[in-house]
Amino acid sequence: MPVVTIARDQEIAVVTVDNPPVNALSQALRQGLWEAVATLDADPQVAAVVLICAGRTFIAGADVSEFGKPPMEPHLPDLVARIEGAAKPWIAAIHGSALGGGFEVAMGCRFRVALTDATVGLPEVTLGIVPGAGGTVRTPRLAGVEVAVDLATSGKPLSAEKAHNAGLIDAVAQGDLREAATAFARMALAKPLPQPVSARPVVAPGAQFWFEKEKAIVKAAKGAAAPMRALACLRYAAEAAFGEAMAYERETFLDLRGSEQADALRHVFFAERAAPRPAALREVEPQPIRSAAVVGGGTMGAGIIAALRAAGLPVILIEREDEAVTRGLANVAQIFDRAASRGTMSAAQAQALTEGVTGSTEYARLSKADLVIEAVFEDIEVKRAVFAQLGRHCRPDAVLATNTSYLDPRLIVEGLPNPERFLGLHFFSPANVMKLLEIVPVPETSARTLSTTFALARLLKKVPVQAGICEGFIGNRILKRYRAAAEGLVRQGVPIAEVDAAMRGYGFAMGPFEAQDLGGLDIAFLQREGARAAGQLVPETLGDILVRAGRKGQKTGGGWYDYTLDERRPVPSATVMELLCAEITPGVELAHPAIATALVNEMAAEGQAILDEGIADTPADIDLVEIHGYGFPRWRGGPMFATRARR
Ligand code: T1G
Repeated sequence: MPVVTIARDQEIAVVTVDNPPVNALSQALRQGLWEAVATLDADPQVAAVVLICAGRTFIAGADVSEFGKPPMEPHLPDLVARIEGAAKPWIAAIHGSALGGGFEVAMGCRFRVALTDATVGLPEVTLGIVPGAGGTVRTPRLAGVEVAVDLATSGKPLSAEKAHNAGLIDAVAQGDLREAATAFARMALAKPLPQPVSARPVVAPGAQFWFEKEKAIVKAAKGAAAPMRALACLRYAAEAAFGEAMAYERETFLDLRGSEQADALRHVFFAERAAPRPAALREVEPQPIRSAAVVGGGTMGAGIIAALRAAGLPVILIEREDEAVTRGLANVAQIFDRAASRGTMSAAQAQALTEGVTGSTEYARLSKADLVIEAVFEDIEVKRAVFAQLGRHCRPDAVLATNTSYLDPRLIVEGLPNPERFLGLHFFSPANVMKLLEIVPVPETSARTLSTTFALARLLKKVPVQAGICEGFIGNRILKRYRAAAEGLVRQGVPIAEVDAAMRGYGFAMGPFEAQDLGGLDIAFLQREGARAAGQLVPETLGDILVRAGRKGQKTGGGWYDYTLDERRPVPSATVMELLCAEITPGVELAHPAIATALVNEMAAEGQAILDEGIADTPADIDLVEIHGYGFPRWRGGPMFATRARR
C-alpha cells in the first residue's frame, strides 16, 4: 500500500496520506509528497490540491522513532517549501491532530480547513526540541507573534475553534471533510490567492515583550531548556529575514535533537504510550464499564468521582449517613464549580457533571454497577466491612477496587466472594488532576479484571502502572526513602531550606520539606505510630519530633518552616532548629547539585530494589510513577533514566 495516493475530483486533486498509526512523516511519506508536488504541477487539468489523511489523524508530526538516526532526504523544511512553492495551491484538510511537522506541512499549504474536533499545535518543546521545519518562522507570519509564542513555547495544542479565532486555520468544517475541503478549494480559486505564508510580513514586538515572555517562560519551564530556545527562534523569526530565521531554527533543532533533555523526554514519550496497553494483556478483552460507584465522599472519593464523571460515566456515591452523602455530593459539586469559575468548563457543563452523581446510603443501589471503587478511611476493619456489603449487593462480575495507599489489599479481599474481580486502584490526590494510577492486583485478580482496569485508565486519561504488593507500593515506598534521605542530610547539618532549594533547582516544583508542610506531616506520623503500636520497630524521625510539638505543617501555622497566617511562603524556623538541635551534627556542606544527586540516587536505589523484588516491571514504569505522581521533572526522564549511567 503506497503511503501517498492521488485521486481527482474534476479540477481538484486529492492527495491522501496513509501511514498508520498517526501518519508520522517517515522518509517514505516525505518522498511520496515530494513526488506528488511534481506530478500535480505538471498536470494541466489540476487547479488546486487537497491534502487529506486516512485513519485516525492528520499528520501527527515527524517520526519520533527516526530521531536517533541521521536525517534522510528529502528533508522536511525542503518539502514544506516545495508544497508552498507549488504552482497549484494546496489546501490542508485536517482531522484528528496536525502536530509538529504535521502542522508545519499544513502551514506550507495555502489554506487550512479543519474539522470541529481537530487540534493543531507545535508540541516539539515537550520532546525537548524546537520545531524543525519552519514552525517558529511561519507561525508568526500566519497568526502574529503572540499566538506563535504561546503555541511553540507551551507545546499545548489548540482546538479548531481557537485555532480559527487565532488565525492559524482558515475554516472550521463539519461532516465530510473531503467534501468540505474540496468545496473550500473551489471557492478559494474564485478569488485572488493570498501570499504564501513565508512571504507574509511579521510585526516585531519591542524588547519589553520579549523580556516579559522570557521571565514567564523561564519560570514555567523549571529547568527545561527547549521553551527558551523556541522563544529565541521566534524572536529571530520576528526580527530577521525569512531565510535567516529558517537557518537559525534548523540549527537550534539539530543542536537540541541530540541533547540529554530530548533523550529523556523521548523516553517518557514512549513510556507513556506503552503504559496503557501492557503486552501481557493485549489478547485479554476488557469488560465494558458504563457505570461506576464510589464508596466514601471525602477528598479522595470526591476526586475519583470527578474523574469518572469527566470521562462520561454516571456515578453513585455511597456514604454511611445522609449527612455524609450531602457532604460528599457538595465536595464533588465544589470541584466542578471551581473548574467553572477558573474557566476550564462552562457553568452548564459543571452542572451536568454534578447532576450525574447520585448519592445514597443503600448498598442495594449498586446491584447494576460495572465498577465500584472504595475510598473510605484507611482502616482495615472499615474497609473489610465495605467489601462485605459489596460482596452481598454487587454483580459477581462487577470490578471491585480499593483505593488503599498503605494497607495490604490481600487482607481486604479476604472473604469476598468472586475475588478474581478485586484489586487495588491507587489514585493520587487530587484524583481528578493527578495522572498516575497504580494498579495493584492480588493473587486472585483475573487477567480480565486487570485488562478492564487498564481500559478504565485509558478512559480516564490516566497513566496506569501495575505495582506488586509491598508497603507503599511503588510511589510511596520511594517517597519514604526520599524523605528519610532528606532527613539524613539535615541530621548531618545541611539546612532544611537548602535541601528544598536544591530539589527545586533540580526541577521539582517543591522540595521534600515544603511539600510535607503543604500536605501535612500528621498522616505519615499516624501511620508510623500505628506500626509502633503494632509492635514494629520504627525509629523516631525528625518529622515525628515536629508533630509531637504540634507542628503538622501549613494547617497548624508551622511544620518544617514557619508560616504567617496570610502567606504560604515558608520561612526558616528558629523553633524547629531548637526542637531538632539534639539530632543534628553539623559538619557536612553540600552544594545544590550534590544534594540533588544524593537524593535522586536514593530514589533510584529504592526503584532498583522494587524492580529486583518484581514489584514493578520496568525502570520506565518507575519513572512514570515519579513523574506523574510525585512531580519528578519530566525533562530529567525520571529517577531511573536520570541515573542509568551511574547505576
Ligand atoms: N512518531 C512516531 N510514533 C508516534 C508518533 C510520532 N510522532 N506519535 C504517535 N506515535 C505512535 C505511538 O507511539 C503509538 O505507538 C501510536 O503511534 C499511537 O499513539 C520537524 C520535530 C497524534 C494525538 O509530538 O500526540 O514533528 O504504542 O497511543 O491517543 O518540527 O500520538 O501503538 O506502537 O498516542 O490516538 C511532534 C505525538 C513530533 C505528536 C494520537 N508530534 N503524538 O494519539 O494514539 S516532533 C508529536 C501524539 C516534530 C518537526 C518535529 C498522539 C496523537 P504504539 P497514541 P492517540
